[in-house]
Amino acid sequence: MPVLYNSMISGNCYKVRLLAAHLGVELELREVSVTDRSDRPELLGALNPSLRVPTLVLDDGRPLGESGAILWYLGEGTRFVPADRYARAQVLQWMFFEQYEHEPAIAVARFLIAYSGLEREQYEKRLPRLHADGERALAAMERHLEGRAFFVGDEMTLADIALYAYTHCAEEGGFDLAPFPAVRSWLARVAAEPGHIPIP
Ligand SMILES: N[C@@H](CCC(=O)N[C@@H](CS)C(=O)NCC(=O)O)C(=O)O
Repeated sequence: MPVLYNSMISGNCYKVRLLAAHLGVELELREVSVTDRSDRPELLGALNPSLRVPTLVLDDGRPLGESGAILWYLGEGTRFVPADRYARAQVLQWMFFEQYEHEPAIAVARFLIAYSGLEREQYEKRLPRLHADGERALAAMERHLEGRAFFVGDEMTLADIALYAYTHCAEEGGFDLAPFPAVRSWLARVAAEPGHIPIP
């Protein structure tokens, strides 16, 4: 069974657990702290040069880092990756968007506020920029989702899984989703898909 170096509070790890649940792929979870990083070199040094989770280790021992790469590895050949070349590129468009425009703002604000254990005055100065960047990403999602059920085509793809992970818990990062009704409807649609699991 593949091993997932995992954190239950990490949205990046949740993406992998969510896809695995939809696909019926069993994973052995090894929990890694995202606040105490002192054991990262011993745990992950030989597996992932960035020393981050998620890191997946395949049955044959080959390791794979980066949530998007792991989603692609598990998802290729399944209903979560379209057959059409252009649609596949659109899935990647939204996965790259998630990593550059969305996660660095929304996930970081959420981590600082809800999980870092830091006093607010230690990170408060960073919040206006993170909130402005995150709101810009949410506005882009809102524009795209108006009149659409999912990010690419009519079915859920890896793009939805990648973007769902930190959007559904954005309020923990101080984001108000009220101005984004299409995003909220899409969140409900993703959560209603058979096989869905919470973060938890
Ligand atoms: N781009 C990476 C980001 C991974 C990442 O930031 N992982 C966090 C947990 S969500 C982590 O390991 N944080 C602790 C650290 O940076 O040492 C991905 O998508 O997998």
